[in-house]
Order: sequence, then structure tokens, then C-alpha cells
Amino acid sequence: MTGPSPIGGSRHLLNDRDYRRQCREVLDATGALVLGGFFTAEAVARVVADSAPREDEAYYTSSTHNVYLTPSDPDLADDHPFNRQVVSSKGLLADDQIPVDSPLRTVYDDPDFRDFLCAVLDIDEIHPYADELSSINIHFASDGRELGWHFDNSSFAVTMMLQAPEAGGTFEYVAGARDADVGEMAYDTVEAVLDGRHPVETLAFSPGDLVLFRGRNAMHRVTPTIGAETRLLVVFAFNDQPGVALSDSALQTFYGRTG
Ligand SMILES: O=C(O)CCC(=O)C(=O)O
Ligand SMILES: [Fe+2]
Repeated sequence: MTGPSPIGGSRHLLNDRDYRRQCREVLDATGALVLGGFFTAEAVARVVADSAPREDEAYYTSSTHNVYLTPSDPDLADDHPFNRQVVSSKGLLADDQIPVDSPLRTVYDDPDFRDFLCAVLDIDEIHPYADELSSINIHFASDGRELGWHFDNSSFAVTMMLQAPEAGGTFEYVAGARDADVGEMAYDTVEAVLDGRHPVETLAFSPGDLVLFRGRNAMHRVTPTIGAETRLLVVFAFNDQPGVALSDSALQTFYGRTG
């Protein structure tokens, strides 16, 4: 892209050691970090103008899933926390549907941005997905659509709100619900959250805000959008190893196609 950087006032802070340390401390302490006004209003407006009219090209999965995003275990009861099903009805545009000159790519490819993410996430390397679909996605949740309770497969998520709904579309989470690295499943917590018996936190963010989130250990969801304004959100997906691609079956599940 030519023209001004889509990264706003925090551009000069990306390389600042103290700023990186502060960001890392917040992420480590709370499992989430919101950088307000990261993307310029102009860049947000451009991406909304590019993507909002293409809502009907988005892919919608109509299936339910468990909180762990895995197939059910037939040896466990249907109402076991491992098998309890939730609904996700949002749609998405895959990486290959995003214009080559989108400001989203400028940010995704920016070396300073990637160095910043490595420092804050405490990883040595950061790489795009090796498949054609996964790296940058735009999520659409129109009136009544939602993302059900789940743990992410990846250890971290980087998102940015593009367009907030009038109501609903709230990001709710239970920070540190489990330690996935030691194999915790947190069945009691999962059951209590699904039954509405467990307190949950909400993360407030607005268009242009960048969100870093440790979604493999935090159970989270997005409540149904209410009203005519569709919730639009970008997911920037990375790996800490080169050459990682989703399997064909995972691509089929998330995108309805493999390429
Ligand atoms: O829409 C959001 O804010 C969160 C998205 C999310 O949790 C996911 O894509 O796994
Ligand atoms: Fe998630």
C-alpha cells in the first residue's frame, strides 16, 4: 500500500523497550491486552468500505461445536463438559478474499509490528500460515449471530475491531481457566460457565483497537449481535514456527474449502 501508515499514534512506541515491557506485563497478568487507537480511523474506514459490502461472500458454518473445538467423545455422556455443544454462527472472509493492497496486509507484514508481537508474547519467531486461507480473516456477525464459548487452538490471538454493533457482540472471558500446556481440561469450570454459574469478565474494545489475547487458556465467547449494524472484526493469525498450515479437514471445517 502507498500512503500513510495504517498504524496510528502507537507506531513510534512499537520499538520502545519500556512500552513493550509494560504491554507484556499486562498480557501476562490478565491474559489480554487492548491497545486503543492502534489502527488509524482512515485505515479502519478503508477496510470497512472494502469488506462490509462483501458480507454475502462470507462463509458461515452452521454446525455446533464443543468448547475444545474437537469432535465429541462417544464414550462420554452428551451432557459431559467435553461433549456439551455450543453454537457459532458468525461468517468470515478468508485471507485469499482480502485485497492485496489492503492496509491489513501492510500491518500484518510490518517487521516492527512482528518484532513487537514477539517481544510482548515472549516468542522467538513469528510466521504467517503456510496455507492460503488462515493468515488474515475478517469475521462478520450480523443481528443474532454469535461465537460460542471455546478455547482457541493457538496459544495467542491478535484481533482488531473494525465495526462495533449497536448492542451485544460483547467479548466475554474467564482468564486462565486452564493451563493447556499441562493438559488441563477444567471440566468443572467449563460446566459452571456453560450453566451461567461462573463469573465472567468482559473486554471492551472499539474500532481501531488492537487486542492480544491468550485464548488457549482463557475460555471466551462473543455474545449475539443485536441490531442492524454488523460486528466486523479482523483476526491476524500467526505461528511461532515457519511452514505451519491447517490440515485439509480443518480448512474444510473453518472455510468450507481447502484452497
Ligand atoms: O470476535 C472476537 O472478538 C474473538 C474471536 C475469537 O475468539 C476467535 O476467532 O477464536
Ligand atoms: Fe477464540
